[in-house]
Amino acid sequence: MERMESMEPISAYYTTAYPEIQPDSGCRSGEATASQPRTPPALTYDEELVHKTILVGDSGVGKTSLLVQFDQGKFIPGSFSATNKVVTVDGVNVKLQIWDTAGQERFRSVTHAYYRDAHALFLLYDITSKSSFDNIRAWLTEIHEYAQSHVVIMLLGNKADMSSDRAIQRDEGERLAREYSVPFMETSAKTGVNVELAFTAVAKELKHRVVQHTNAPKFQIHEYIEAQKEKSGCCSYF
Ligand SMILES: Nc1nc2c(ncn2[C@@H]2O[C@H](COP(=O)(O)OP(=O)(O)O)[C@@H](O)[C@H]2O)c(=O)[nH]1
Ligand SMILES: [Mg+2]
Repeated sequence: MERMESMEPISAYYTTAYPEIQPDSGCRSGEATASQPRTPPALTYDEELVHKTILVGDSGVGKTSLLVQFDQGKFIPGSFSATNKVVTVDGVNVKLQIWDTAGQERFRSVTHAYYRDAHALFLLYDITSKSSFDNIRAWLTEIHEYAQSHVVIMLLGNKADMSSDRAIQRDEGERLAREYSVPFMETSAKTGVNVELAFTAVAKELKHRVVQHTNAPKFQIHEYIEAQKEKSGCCSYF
């Protein structure tokens, strides 16, 4: 708890507005009236739920850039702290409260309370930095120690646009992800490749974990990612 001060700059930038990714689809909170009932979602999902999502990984891997790219569709170097986003999946709005971890990029520096109430975690390494990849195991050990057991984890190999400086092959990332049974993809905060897909896939997984239908087939995040990657042809140049 003594490290809580280091989180304050993050909450200082916290916004309460929920910019929508797909404003024309799904239901919007607060719009329902007696004469204009909301279209019931296909599955019963409480759209007021807010899923705390955090970005972790070594300093310089691109956490802040990834968050800015997802939030604003732009690559802006600089600082950024937290944002709220609504991701529309399967006709329902899933609210993500996404936190950056500026200044907490060494092991044991992220407060345990911060992990504990996270619903989703993006763990990033930089494909041009072997040390950031080697540190992923230590990050995963820490996450498994302090995060909730059902936290959604996604491993991201960022800076995929820097193929000439690549130090970690894609199959190395895939192998590590398989070993820890976490979904994986390569992203570029610079070009935007796979950034939206990463957040959408996690939002879908979060939604499916809340709405458990006994007869419905379980959502398979790995299969979803693979199908979407193929569709967009996004990764052929990796
Ligand atoms: N080429 C390239 N550079 C990136 C990418 N993501 C981040 N960077 C650069 O890497 C450096 C560190 O990024 P930053 O977002 O501050 O990393 P953080 O410390 O993890 O938050 C900055 O110079 C960014 O411009 C990316 O996907 N591609
Ligand atoms: Mg940062």
